[in-house]
Amino acid sequence: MIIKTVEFIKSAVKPVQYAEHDLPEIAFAGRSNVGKSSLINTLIQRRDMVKTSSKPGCTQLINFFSVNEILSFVDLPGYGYAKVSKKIREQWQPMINAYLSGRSNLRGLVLLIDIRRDPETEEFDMVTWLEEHQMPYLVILTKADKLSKTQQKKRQAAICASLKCEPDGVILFSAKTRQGRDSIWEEIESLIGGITS
Ligand SMILES: Nc1nc2c(ncn2[C@@H]2O[C@H](COP(=O)(O)OP(=O)(O)OP(=O)(O)O)[C@@H](O)[C@H]2O)c(=O)[nH]1
Ligand SMILES: [Mg+2]
Repeated sequence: MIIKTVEFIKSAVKPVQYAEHDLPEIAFAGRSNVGKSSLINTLIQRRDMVKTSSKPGCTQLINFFSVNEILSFVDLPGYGYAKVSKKIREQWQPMINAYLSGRSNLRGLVLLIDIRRDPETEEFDMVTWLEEHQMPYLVILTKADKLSKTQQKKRQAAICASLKCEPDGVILFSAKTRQGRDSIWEEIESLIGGITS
């Protein structure tokens, strides 16, 4: 995808606040600090369109962006970070659930997992929910630059086995080297029905 325009549309907590458009949407979900906002910045080739931080819990609202005026990216708050206050954590899960289950123009979900971590309950629950709801999804292993190519392949095979997906069913990605960026765009283009301009 050649990026021509990217616009931040708005932040939302509840459905009445969601962006009012019928653009096909792709949402990004995963643990706090896994690299969701960094992946979006890499895909749209903007260094800091989306705020990122080394401190988990950076993205606290549902943020809508439009890309080339033909699709929308949705950056979700991360789950599973214990140090965020209990009150905030209790607000996030219903916020994410409401978005995933109620958004009619959602075309697919990008689930991010740190390449160095094994999938846990949150990831298994997410995959089960996606399959039950027949929601197309991609699994991306982030921060691949932290490992050698050999270790990357080993972790890819182990995570695929754990999620019971095809050996190459997950994409290796690094926001630092941009490894995997083009493959992720190809998958997103196919999720939104091949519209590229
Ligand atoms: N080495 C390396 N660091 C990364 C990569 N992606 C993200 N990071 C770093 O990881 C930290 C978290 O990145 P974010 O993109 O803010 O993560 P997030 O998933 O949006 O986090 P929350 O908004 O808190 O849920 C930042 O310090 C990033 O610079 C990567 O591919 N490689
Ligand atoms: Mg974020």
